[in-house]
Amino acid sequence: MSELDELLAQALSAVAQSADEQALESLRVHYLGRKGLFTAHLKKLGALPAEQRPAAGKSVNLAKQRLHDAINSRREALQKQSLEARLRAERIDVSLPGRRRATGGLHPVTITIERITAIFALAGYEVAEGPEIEDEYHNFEALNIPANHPARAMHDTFYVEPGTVLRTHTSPVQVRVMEQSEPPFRMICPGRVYRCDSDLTHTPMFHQVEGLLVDDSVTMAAMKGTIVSFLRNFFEQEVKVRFRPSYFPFTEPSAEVDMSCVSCGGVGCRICSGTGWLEVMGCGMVHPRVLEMSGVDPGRYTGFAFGLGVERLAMLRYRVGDLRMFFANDARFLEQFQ
Ligand code: 2NL
Repeated sequence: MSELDELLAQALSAVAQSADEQALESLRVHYLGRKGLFTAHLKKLGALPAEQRPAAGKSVNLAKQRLHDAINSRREALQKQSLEARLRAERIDVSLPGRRRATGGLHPVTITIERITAIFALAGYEVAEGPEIEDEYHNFEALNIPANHPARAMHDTFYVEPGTVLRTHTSPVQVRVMEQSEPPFRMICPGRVYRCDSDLTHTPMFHQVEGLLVDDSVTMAAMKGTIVSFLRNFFEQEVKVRFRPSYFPFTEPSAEVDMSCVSCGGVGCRICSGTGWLEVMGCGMVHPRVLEMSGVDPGRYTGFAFGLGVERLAMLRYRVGDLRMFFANDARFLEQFQ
């Protein structure tokens, strides 16, 4: 019996000192398994006199039961310990802010086109779009720019194949609308245009917005009023505007539009080269030959048209000093327009 007590004491002490569930399981097999020490002990009972066997068997079973209980409670304690350690290690602070997902935004050129078309939409203009690859007829002939006319060279045209060009302005879109429908017309044509020209202030592709209004009795005064209102609305300032005589083959008379400098208010600064004025667009009364070629009766209808460079207007409105910023796709620049 003292041998049994000793075995139990040794087993209980080993259980109490077991470091993890695996070690504990090995102990269980070692002591209580089919080939374990207590089983071996039970087998020895056969050697005892018959009258001693029940009491001895009872003692062995009692010892096994105590060890069994000790193992179970040790297992629970170890499980609790390892769960707590895991919870401590894998703790998540749900009050931390989430990782921000970067949001996209519109390109400043797109924002500017939308701003321009929204202003003209208030005056009843509809947006019209057309192909970037054009035939020479719609890009030049129909706009009163005949072959060998210096204006063709002036446009620095990219030829796709003989007779086919990358449009040098969005005017051909307006020509196509005039060909396909009847006056009155009030349209605004934004889009990419291409010129074989590249330096600090010119890119081979840039964006243009052209406007066209054709109706009964359209006057130059109406054109001036429209352009002045547009510029004051676009820049949100009471800018001064002047119209300087100029020349375009597709308008007569033609004018360059100058606006008081948004940077110095007209005093003179680096932005306006000290003049106080900024060139912002070109305009004119649609040449009667242009109307006629597109099937509009110049005896009945008159119209005005204008054209502007989107990047230039965006640079002035957002005070961007370098045209190349619009094409570099630097997120640090683009993010500022969200
Ligand atoms: C400029 C000048 C201009 C037009 C564009 C136009 C279109 C048709 C008929 C007549 Cl269909 N004219 N467009 C007229 C005057 C000036 O643009 O400096 N653009 C950047």
